[in-house]
Amino acid sequence: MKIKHPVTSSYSHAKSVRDQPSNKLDTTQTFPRGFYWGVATSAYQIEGAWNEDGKGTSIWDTYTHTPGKIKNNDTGDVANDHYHRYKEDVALMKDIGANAYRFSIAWPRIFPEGTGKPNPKGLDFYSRLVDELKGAGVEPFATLYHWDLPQTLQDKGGWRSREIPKAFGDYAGYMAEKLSDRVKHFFTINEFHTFVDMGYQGYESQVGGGTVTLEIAPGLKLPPAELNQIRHHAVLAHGFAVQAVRAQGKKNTKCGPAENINIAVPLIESSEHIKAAEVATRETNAPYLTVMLEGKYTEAYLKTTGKDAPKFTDDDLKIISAVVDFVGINVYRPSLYVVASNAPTGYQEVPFNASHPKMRSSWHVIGPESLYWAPKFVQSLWNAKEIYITENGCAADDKMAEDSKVYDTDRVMFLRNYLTQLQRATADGVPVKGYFQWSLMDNFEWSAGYGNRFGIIYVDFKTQKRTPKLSASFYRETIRCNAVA
Ligand code: PNW
Repeated sequence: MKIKHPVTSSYSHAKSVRDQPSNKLDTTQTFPRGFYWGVATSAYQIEGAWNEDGKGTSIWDTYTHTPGKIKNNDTGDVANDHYHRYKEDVALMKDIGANAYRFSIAWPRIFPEGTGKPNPKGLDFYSRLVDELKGAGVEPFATLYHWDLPQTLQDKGGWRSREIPKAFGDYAGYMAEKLSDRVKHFFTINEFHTFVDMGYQGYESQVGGGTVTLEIAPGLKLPPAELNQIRHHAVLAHGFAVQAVRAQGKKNTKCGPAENINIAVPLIESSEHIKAAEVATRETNAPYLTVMLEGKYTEAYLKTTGKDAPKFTDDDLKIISAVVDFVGINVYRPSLYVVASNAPTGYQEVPFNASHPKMRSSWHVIGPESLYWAPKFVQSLWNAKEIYITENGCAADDKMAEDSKVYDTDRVMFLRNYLTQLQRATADGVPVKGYFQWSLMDNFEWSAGYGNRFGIIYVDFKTQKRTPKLSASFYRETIRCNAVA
């Protein structure tokens, strides 16, 4: 059934949602029944225990231990000490009312050398975490790769090597075999676009008033042909992983990507501009989601890359496009604003104005409507049957006030506006099944170190004390109402 988008003021919205008995919620204003309200983190950003219990070294250990790479030379050696405090962190999720948690598994904890002999203590940590989550009524969603490649594999060429996709498939199958009695959802790779472009090229992003260049481990600057081949290996690895999870997981184990989709947002919501934005979304994701979900590289991509196009076989394309159960997308900002144009592409990119509002991160231009258009286009372009918002959130200048509370008013503003757009998508019938707030708590924000706080829970990194922020109260109320609070 198609649900009509409501035309109501936010006042009547808030009032009607609260005043309805819970079994009679107004479905034009609430999220779908059974919606997963989650929080998200990743292994390197929170676990710490970088060399405990037989864990192998990852490229992030190497990178952060290289002076000058990270702001303040911060490292993830201890991070949030989640490896030892996971029970407290699960209790915090439960307290917020989250019914889902997206975490990542550190590949070098499981296979310290990348391949070969598994490390039982590494597996045991995730097994205990999953048990704790199930006990708290929080559904576990596991990401298999959130950027912490075993260093031994980097030494063999990293993602330049065609051996990595196969090794990743083996590791993915192993995890599915060991955890799928309790974990029903696996994400293959987090943000193909980000980890390849920032890790192997240095990614330039236009943000209004200039561009920012972003770099992450291993911090290489490779020429276009090598970069395109790495992109190809990344999606190939995803395909191997989907096949392996299917083959080795228990029945009903679901699998899909978690991509930082390039989102083209129409500046004007009329059919010609919407069409232009849809075309732009397909083309700007050509080496990632588009090839995974269509099984071919677009003509425009092969033409523009020319002699630098990746080398691939028909079999590769079949593996890359292994059927997924859902599409996960991370949504932070519009990647580009577009209007329709007579150019051969059919669209024109419009630069962000210099005064376009931003959040704390250098790249974070604000555009709540991106959380409407991203899932909308994933459905219209690729007919996705299940969509997860695997990350959404923002960094802010959070300080603890004298009353020991954290008043992150801007994050509440950010979340209210973005979630309103997500509700609009679900009201249109877009099959969004869940939303994961990035992040459960402040953590190691890659090159920005601990300075960029993304959590709805404040962390004092000296004492490891966790303090829920105002946004945690906002999120709890949103979850309770299954509607924007
Ligand atoms: C994601 N951009 O990274 C990652 O998945 C998280 O690990 C990270 O902490 C979070 O978002 C916040 O940064 C991104 O330039 C990095 O648009 C860059 C961008 C988006 C997401």
